[in-house]
Amino acid sequence: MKLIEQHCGPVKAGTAPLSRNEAEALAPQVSEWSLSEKELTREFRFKDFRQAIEFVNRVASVADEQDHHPDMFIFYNKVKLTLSTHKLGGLSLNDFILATKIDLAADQQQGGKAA
Ligand code: H2B
Repeated sequence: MKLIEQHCGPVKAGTAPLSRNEAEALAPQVSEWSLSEKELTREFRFKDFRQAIEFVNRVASVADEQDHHPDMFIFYNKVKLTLSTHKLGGLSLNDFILATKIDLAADQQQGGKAA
């Protein structure tokens, strides 16, 4: 089942984060994101500050709907997001699912043109 079709699920404390191999197997579905040992990172660039804030609010809605939240950094018209599962101190499937939904939100805002 594609990541975009899934919903973030509850994470039990003590669960092991994804292994490198597990993370790399999922990475092609979030190819715009940089994968490190503990997080996914992507930077989005917008026309101006207002568009960047609109995106931040879209992401906030998606995150609350999924009950899984990114760390967000705003630099005028750029928004940098990092995804990791705080409860595990590393990556879980939720991070990859959320990344696909954030990409969709960016595309919707940009009118179908990827950010
Ligand atoms: N977001 C992220 N990135 N990691 C978490 O462990 C996490 C979350 N836990 N959003 C969720 C909220 C948890 O605190 C609530 C109670 O479900």
